[in-house]
Amino acid sequence: MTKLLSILFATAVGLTAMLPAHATDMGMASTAKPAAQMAHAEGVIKALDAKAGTVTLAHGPVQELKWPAMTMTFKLTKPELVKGLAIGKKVQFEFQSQGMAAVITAIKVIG
Ligand SMILES: [Cu+2]
Repeated sequence: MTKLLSILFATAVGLTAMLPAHATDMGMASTAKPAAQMAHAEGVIKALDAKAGTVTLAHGPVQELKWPAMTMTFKLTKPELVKGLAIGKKVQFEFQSQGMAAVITAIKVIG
C-alpha cells in the first residue's frame, strides 16, 4: 500500500511538473494569428505621434470586439492618416484588431 501511494504521488508530481511545459505549447499554438477583425468606434484624441504613426484615443465601447471604453494607442496603417488630426478632436475611426494590437485603417474628425 505504501508503495502504491508513493507511485501515485510520483505520478501526480510528474503530471504537475509537465503542466507548465504543456501550457507553453498551448501558448505557442495560439500565436498562429487569428484573422484580423474589423471594428468601428468613436473617440477623442489624447496624443499623436506623427513620426511613429500612432494615435492615442479615449474610445467608447467597441461592440464588434466586446471592448469596454478605454484609452489606448493605435497604429495608423498610413502615416498620412495623421493629417487633420489634433489632440482634443473627436473622431470616428475604423480599425483592425489582432488581440489587443489595433491598426487604424480610416479615421475622420467629427468634432
Ligand atoms: Cu481600446
